[in-house]
Amino acid sequence: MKKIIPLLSASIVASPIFAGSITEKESEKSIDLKTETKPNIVLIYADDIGYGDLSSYGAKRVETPNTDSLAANGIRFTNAHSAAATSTPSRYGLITGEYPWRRKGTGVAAGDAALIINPERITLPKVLQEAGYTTGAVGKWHLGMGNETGKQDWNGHVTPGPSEIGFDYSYIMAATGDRVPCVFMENQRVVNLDLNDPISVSYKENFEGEPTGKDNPELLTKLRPSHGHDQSIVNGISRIGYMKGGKSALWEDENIADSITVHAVRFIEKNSDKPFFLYFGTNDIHVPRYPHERFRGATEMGHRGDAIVQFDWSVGEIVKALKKAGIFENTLIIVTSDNGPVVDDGYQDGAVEKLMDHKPWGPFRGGKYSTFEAGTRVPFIVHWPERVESKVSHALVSQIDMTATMAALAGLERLPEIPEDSQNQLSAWLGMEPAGRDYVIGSAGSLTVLTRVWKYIEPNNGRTYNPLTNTELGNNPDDQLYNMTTDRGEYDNTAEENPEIVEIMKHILEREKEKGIGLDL
Ligand code: NG6
Ligand code: CA
Repeated sequence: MKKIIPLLSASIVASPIFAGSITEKESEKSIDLKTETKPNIVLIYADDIGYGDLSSYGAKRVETPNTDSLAANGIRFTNAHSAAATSTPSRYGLITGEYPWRRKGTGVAAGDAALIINPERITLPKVLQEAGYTTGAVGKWHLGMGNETGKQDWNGHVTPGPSEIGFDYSYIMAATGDRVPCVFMENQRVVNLDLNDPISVSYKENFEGEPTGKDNPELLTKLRPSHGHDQSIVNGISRIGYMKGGKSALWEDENIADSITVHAVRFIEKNSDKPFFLYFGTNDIHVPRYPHERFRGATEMGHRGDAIVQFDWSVGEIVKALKKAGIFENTLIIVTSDNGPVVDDGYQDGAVEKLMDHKPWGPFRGGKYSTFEAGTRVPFIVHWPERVESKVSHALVSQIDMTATMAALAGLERLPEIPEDSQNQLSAWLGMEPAGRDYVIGSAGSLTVLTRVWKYIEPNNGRTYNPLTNTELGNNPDDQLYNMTTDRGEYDNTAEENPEIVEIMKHILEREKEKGIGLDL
């Protein structure tokens, strides 16, 4: 606010655009945390779980009791945002504290992409290491590995990776469930690899004699693609990209949740006597959705619904482990998602046919890939029995603030290297301050400015609809301005009636762009 006010006329500051606004000083107000109470931090980062996918957020066709219990006993946020509407840029923003649109190369990463975070820069895990935390990353990574795209030797130590950007321990899937290589990596080495059967990966061409989903559909015993995903076949499911070898190391999709959850639990058990930070990126509910047998049929919605139940099971296992170690009370758990929901994301898994009246996007328009609200408005739950009282918060919060906010939580003075994009919003995140941010910039093709009342989407000539994923993308060659406090939300473009607000929003965006856009990594 401090920096905006001189640029705006008094009448506009008084207008509802910044309704309920607070001063920067207040929002950055430090919270007195004694070192001995330094909490453990567990971030449960779901993949593609939408605002309406959890029963605590209104879902009726699926029960998520473990997550709901965290929501009921902690803070359930209703206006929380990922940095982007897909995985890689959201994760980049979360871990660096810098808006992904400021950097080239932060779009959805291939499975053989080089590490997209410069090891020189400050990151969320490095901040926490500095504060004395042991840090671990378990589950989906999708931030690239190695120095050069396509040049990794998957049979050796792949570096740089999680350890170079601040994780003491890692047990990860290099990219996503639908991208090769389909193996787990522990501390940057493929787990269970037989060096007599080395792994080769290519995103350019197939390896001679290897079957693909396109040419050998008869080998697709578990899932068939609906669009894309017709290259190498692993575990009866075809993927994006080509791989060869590594048979003993290949994952089975039905066991991914078990495998990563077990490693997350082990990390908790091993580190329970000192402060730790666990980044737990679930594979659920990204495609290919192929939950373990014991979850199949848990809902009437097929694999997508059952994957939500499997996700909730993982949450429950983490909670159990924390309780068993006697550290549940002093652990801050955050549950959120990397982007909004998608129903058909490229496999024929029955999600479309069995959706019924379930609304993964909640009351919002759009979904994954969209600049409309459901692209980035995600569940966000903060649970910390020692410090946080049960409530619902309507504060505007963003994952971009994770780095600065966790630095404050860990008792560090604001480090100058933390990007300005990342604000210390600790008071809002702990439910002590009701407003949160003044605005947040979103990115999914077009940039957006969201305040607590208005949402502005900058003009964009991109297509308006993706028929394959059935997503309204939110692109429009005209200015779009929506009043998010009305029921009509993103269905009523009010830009023409509110030229002065459009001007302010454009001004905010210009000012943000001046700080850097499209820079090299
Ligand atoms: C898309 C994939 C989609 C998903 C997405 C990334 C196709 C046709 N679609 O390109 O399936 O993998 O990328 O999702 O290949 S994310 O949640 O990791 O960003
Ligand atoms: Ca995702």
